[in-house]
Amino acid sequence: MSRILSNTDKTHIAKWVGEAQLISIFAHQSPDGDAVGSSLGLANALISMGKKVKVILPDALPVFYYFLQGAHDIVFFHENPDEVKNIIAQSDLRFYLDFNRIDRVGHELAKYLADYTGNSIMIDHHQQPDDVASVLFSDTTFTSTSEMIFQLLHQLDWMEHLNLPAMEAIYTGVVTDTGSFRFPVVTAGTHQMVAFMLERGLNHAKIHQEVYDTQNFNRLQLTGYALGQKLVYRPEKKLAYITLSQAELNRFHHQSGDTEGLVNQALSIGGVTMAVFLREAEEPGIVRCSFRSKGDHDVNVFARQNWNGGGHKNAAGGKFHGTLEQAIELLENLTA
Ligand SMILES: [Mn+2]
Repeated sequence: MSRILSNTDKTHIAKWVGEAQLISIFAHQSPDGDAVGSSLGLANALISMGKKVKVILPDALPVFYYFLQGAHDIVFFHENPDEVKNIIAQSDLRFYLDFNRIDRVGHELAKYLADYTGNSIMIDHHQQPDDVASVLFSDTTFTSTSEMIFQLLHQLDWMEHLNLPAMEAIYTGVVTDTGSFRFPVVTAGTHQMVAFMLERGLNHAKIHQEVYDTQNFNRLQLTGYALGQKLVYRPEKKLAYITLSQAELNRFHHQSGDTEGLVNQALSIGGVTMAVFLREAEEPGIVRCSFRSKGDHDVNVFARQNWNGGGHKNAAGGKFHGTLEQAIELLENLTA
């Protein structure tokens, strides 16, 4: 784990990027602001270098990220698996961003990636990354993978390619992964990076407005329902959780990203040290799980040991195989 790329890694990256005819960039399933921000931040910089780039995401992007340049050119595996297979076959360099295990892109897509023998670069700030890439740039002390993309450009002397679209994408990833700069992982270096981008013309207020002030009516109604009817508070366990079934999500015409941030609302109750959000997936028999915690309460370990997931100490995700009711039962038992 290091915040600085070794000279060997830098030489490799510069050579591979220089020679590549087609570079593909992958991020994780249910892409969040950092997945899309790091992908488009890197993509826009590489395009500025004259490179041909394809960003591939496993599934849909929340609508409020479509203001970012390049978002409309993203190829989604769940919509165009054949096109993705072609891109994988043609690309001679890959970036894996904001995930630490290949199966975080989903099992189907992971199979295609596993067969690949060319060069790959993994950039990620989650704990315990798998050894699957030719170069691994991994450090959990970074706020976000987006901040690591800024570092990559800086350390490789590519700052002239940090154009406005790249800065907007990177800033989006940093803002969303830090709860707007309030998590403990934020450092003076994070703010220095932002200061640098502001001096170069970044409009931070525009980004906050795009990401946080463009909610649709259904999403607001869903949030109201989730907090008003579905928030369970267990003060004796210092636990709060929210569960939503597919039927409930459909009632509010749920779109990707609509439930983002709900788990943080549950965590905001004074005294609560762990908040959980359980959402029935579209695929039957799967429940998607989000965990957030305060202080020393480690949800990375909790998610790894019990929920087929992982992440960071204070923010993790997982995937439960079974019904929503069984997931709730497991949660109650594990915290008993
Ligand atoms: Mn991230």
